[in-house]
Amino acid sequence: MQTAYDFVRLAAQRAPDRLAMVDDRTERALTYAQLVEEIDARAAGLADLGIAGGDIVATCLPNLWEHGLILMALSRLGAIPALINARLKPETVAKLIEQGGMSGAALPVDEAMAGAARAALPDGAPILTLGGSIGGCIDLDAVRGDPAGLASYARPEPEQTAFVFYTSGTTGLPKGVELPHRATDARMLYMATQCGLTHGAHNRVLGLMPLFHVVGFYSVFLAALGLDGTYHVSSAFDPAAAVESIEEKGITVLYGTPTHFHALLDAPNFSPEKVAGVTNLIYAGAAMPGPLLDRVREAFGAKIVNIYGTTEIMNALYMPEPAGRPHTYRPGFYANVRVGRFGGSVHDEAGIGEDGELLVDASADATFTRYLNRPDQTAAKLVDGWYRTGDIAVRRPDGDLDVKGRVDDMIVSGGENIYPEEVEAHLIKCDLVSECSVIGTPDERWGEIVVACVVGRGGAADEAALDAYLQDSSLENYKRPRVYVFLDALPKNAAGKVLRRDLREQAAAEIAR
Ligand code: 01A
Ligand code: AMP
Ligand code: MG
Repeated sequence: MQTAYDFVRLAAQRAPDRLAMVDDRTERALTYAQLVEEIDARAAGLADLGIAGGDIVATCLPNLWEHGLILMALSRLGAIPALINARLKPETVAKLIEQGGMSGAALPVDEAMAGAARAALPDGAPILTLGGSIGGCIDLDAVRGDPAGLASYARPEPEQTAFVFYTSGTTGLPKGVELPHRATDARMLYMATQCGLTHGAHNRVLGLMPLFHVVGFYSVFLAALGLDGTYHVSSAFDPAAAVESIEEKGITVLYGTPTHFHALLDAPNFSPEKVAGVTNLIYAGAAMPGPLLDRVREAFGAKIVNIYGTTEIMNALYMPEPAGRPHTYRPGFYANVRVGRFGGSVHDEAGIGEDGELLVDASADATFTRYLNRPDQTAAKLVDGWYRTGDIAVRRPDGDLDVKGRVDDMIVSGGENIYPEEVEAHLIKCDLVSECSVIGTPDERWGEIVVACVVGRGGAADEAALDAYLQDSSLENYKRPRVYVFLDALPKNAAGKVLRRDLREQAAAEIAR
C-alpha cells in the first residue's frame, strides 16, 4: 500500500530534480524535492493551527495550485480532506461541514461562504481562505511553518479513511464517500493497466478534471506525480487556453469528460497540429456520443480509452479504442462485475442479452468503506459484498457489456450528476409553478441537459421568471434547467405518478417545434 504522500515522497527519492508541478497563472514550478519541502512547510503551518491526524477538513476550491498543495499537506498530517464540489452554494457546503463533523475548512475568499462555514464549524475552528484573508479567516497561502518541527511521517492503517469525496444523492445532501488509504494506489493503477501510461518524465499531464472529483484527484493529479510525470495546473477551464497549453507544454496525457473534448474541438484556435503531442486521451464521466467520438479520433492522433467508474468503486469498466462502439465496455484489470436481474437479489444474474443493473464486486481494494455518517445509504448501495451502481447494463454474446443509462432518473450533464427530484423540489416552491417534472434530454455538448416540464399557475410562468427564481435559490447553477417546456398537464398514470417516458416524448416534440 502507498499513501498519497508516499507517492510524492518516493518520487522525490527517485528523481528529486524532475519537474513535478507547474502553475498556469504564475509559471511557478516545483521539482519533486521542492514539492515535498512545500508540502511539509504547509503541513507544519496547518499543525501550528491545531489541525491533527483524524481531523476532517473541508476543502471547497477550484483547481488552483494551492488546492493540490493543501490536499497533500493535510494528508501528510494524517488529516482527512473532505473535497466538496466548488460549484455548491454556501448553504449546502455548511450542511456538509455540519453533517461530517468537520474541524476546519479551506474556501475561496467569499464572505457568504466563510460566514456559512463559520456557523457550521465548532468555535475557534480554522477557516483558511484562498486569495487573501477576510474577517476571522486565515490566508491559506500564509499557512506555513518549520518542517523541522513536524513529527516524522506516520504511515496510517490501510482501513483508515484517507479522503472523503462527495457524490450526489437522490434528494437532499450529497453523500460523503469515505475512501481508505488502501484504495489510493488501486485508484491510480488503472492508468497503467487500462490506459497504457508508463513510468517516466514523458508524462506531461494537463489538470482539466476538477480535483474535487475522484478522477481529477487520483487519476490525473496523483497519477502524474506517482509516475514521475509533471502535473500542469489548469486553474479554470478555458478551452482556447487549454489548446495553447497542450501545444506549449507538450502535453502527452489528456483526461477529460466528453464535454471537455467537445469544447476543445470547438475552440477557435484548435488544430490537430497543436494537439499532436498527446499520446494518451482518456475520457470518463459519461459515454461519448458516436459523432463526437469520430471527431475526436480524427483530430487527435492519441490512443483513446473510455473509462467507466464511480466515486465509490473507481474504475470498473473500460474500452480501448471505443470508436464505433461508444457504449460498449469490458471489465478492468481487477474488476469483477455482474449484471443483476432487476428486482432480484445481487446474486440473481441476468442472462446474455437481458438488461439488468451493473453490480461490482466490493472486495476490490479501490472500494469505498462507507458513506460518512450515513449507514442507511451505505446499506442500500453495498449489498452482500456487491456495489449497486444504478447503471443499466447488458452482457453481449462476446462477453463485453453495453451500458445503457440509469436505473433511476439521474441526469449526467458534463460529467456531473443531477437528480430531477432535487430540481423539482426547488421549482415547485415557486408561486408561478403548479406542477413540474424534470427530465434529461440528449445533448451533443453536455451529454444530457436538464429540461423542466412545467404546468404554470396563471399566465406568468415563463422561462426568464423561473430561471431568475432558481438563480436566487440554493439550487446550484449547473443544475438549473437549460430548457423549459410549458404544458397544460403532465402525463400521469392512474395512480397519479408522472409517466416520464411519455413526458420525454412530449418534451422532445415541444422542443422540436
Ligand atoms: O448559466 P450559468 O452561467 O450558471 O452556466 C454556467 C455553469 O453553471 C454551467 N455548467 C454546467 C456544468 C455541467 N456539468 N452541467 C451543466 N451546466 N458545468 C458548468 O455552464 C456555464 C459555464 O460555467 P463554467 O464554470 O465556465 O463551466 P465550465 O468550466 O466550462 O465547466 C464545464 C465542465 C465540463 C468543465 C465542468 O462541468 C466539469 O469540470 N466537469 C467535470 C466533472 C467530472 O469531473 N466528472 C467526473 C466525476 S467522478 C465520477 C465518475 O464519473 C467516475 C468516472 C470514472 C469516477 C471514477 C472513474 Cl474511474
Ligand atoms: P458518480 O456518481 O459521480 O460517481 O458518477 C458515476 C456515474 O457516472 C456512473 O454511475 C455512470 O452513470 C456515469 N459514468 C461515469 N463514467 C462513465 C462512462 N465512461 N460511460 C458511461 N457512464 C459513465
Ligand atoms: Mg469555463
